[in-house]
Amino acid sequence: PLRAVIFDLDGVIADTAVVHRSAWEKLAQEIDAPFDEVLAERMKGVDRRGSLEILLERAPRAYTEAEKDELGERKNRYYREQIGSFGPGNLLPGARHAVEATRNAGLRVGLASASRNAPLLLERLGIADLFDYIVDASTIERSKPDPEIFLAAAAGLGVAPAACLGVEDAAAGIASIRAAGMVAVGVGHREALGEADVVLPGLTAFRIGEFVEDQDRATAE
Ligand code: G16
Ligand code: MG
Repeated sequence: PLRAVIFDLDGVIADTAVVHRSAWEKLAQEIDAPFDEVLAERMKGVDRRGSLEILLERAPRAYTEAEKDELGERKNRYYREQIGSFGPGNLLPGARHAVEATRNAGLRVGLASASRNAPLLLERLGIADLFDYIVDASTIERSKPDPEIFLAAAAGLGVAPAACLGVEDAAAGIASIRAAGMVAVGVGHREALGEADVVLPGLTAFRIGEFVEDQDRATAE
């Protein structure tokens, strides 16, 4: 049976995917690197350094490690300037309800965000206390699409991966969930989330009861 739901943060619970994107776009303009939809979609859910490497693939020149550190810090400054004014109004529609409904159904709730800004963001959104376990992104060695972060969340919750469901807005995140052996629920557009078991337009369409029943049926078969 289903025992836990592990949520991604940016683009699933918090309306920050657009903020990460615009911070990267600003940096791209400053270093004359091309930036488009395909690139933006590939960067989603990938950690800061990994995202930077994707951006630099088509940059006009090569960068040293020290320069890359500075570029990553600069992007983070742009990002933090934007989220400085965030509050509960920046939760995505249905997010708080989906998390609370999961708790009320007796399931454990985890958070698997690659973002080092996740603790700050959870405080600002006023939902930090709704999670039973929050992965510390700084302890993760391999970025999504590697399964490490979702497996760490399951371990922290004390639940077997096969009894977990993961929720993601990025292709890299869906791949991470599937590689961890969990049911993958995508939030957004099917085109960007091809590997997901289920795609919802947003968390307002999240019905925990349906997922519990589906899992019960799959286990009985
Ligand atoms: C998020 C975003 C990514 C971002 C990454 C690292 O992951 O989706 O765009 O690059 O975190 O964030 P930071 O630079 O704040 O450490 P997630 O897993 O919450 O979607
Ligand atoms: Mg995300």
